[in-house]
Amino acid sequence: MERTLVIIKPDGVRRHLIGRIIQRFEEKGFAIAEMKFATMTEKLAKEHYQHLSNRSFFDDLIDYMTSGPVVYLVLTGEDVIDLVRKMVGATKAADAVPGTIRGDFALPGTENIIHASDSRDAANTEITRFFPPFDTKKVEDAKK
Ligand code: IDP
Repeated sequence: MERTLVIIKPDGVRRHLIGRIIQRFEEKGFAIAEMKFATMTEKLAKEHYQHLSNRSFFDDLIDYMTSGPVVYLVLTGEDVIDLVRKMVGATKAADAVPGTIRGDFALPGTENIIHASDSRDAANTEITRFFPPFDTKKVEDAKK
């Protein structure tokens, strides 16, 4: 079954949209495989957005993403990567059509409520980044 990573960004949490966003994915029929509430570290934010590191808004983007807790979700289902991207809507508020999450909730600017993986490779990388496999060796080493 295909998997994707969704992040309800700090503005989505601050605006009390967690429930409504998760409800859309549940109503669509996707399953929640993992879920976590935590503040993103600067290190992980920089890694996640490394493809934008030369852009003028990069520092603002890192400040925004680390400004408060986020909700990480792993969703599963058929075609979940493409379908969730469609439900999320375009990056820029002006292009995000009503009916999409960004189209319904986001105004212009860096803050746009939600992230979703845009390809199978990105989904695998992002799921491992934010839900690292439990390292039993580290636990064993710590006991020594
Ligand atoms: P995506 O989030 O739709 O996949 P990306 O191009 O990967 O789009 O951009 C990552 C995030 O960086 C966006 O969701 C948004 O928060 C921010 N961002 C992207 N482009 C701009 C811009 O032109 N100005 C300000 N912020 C931007």
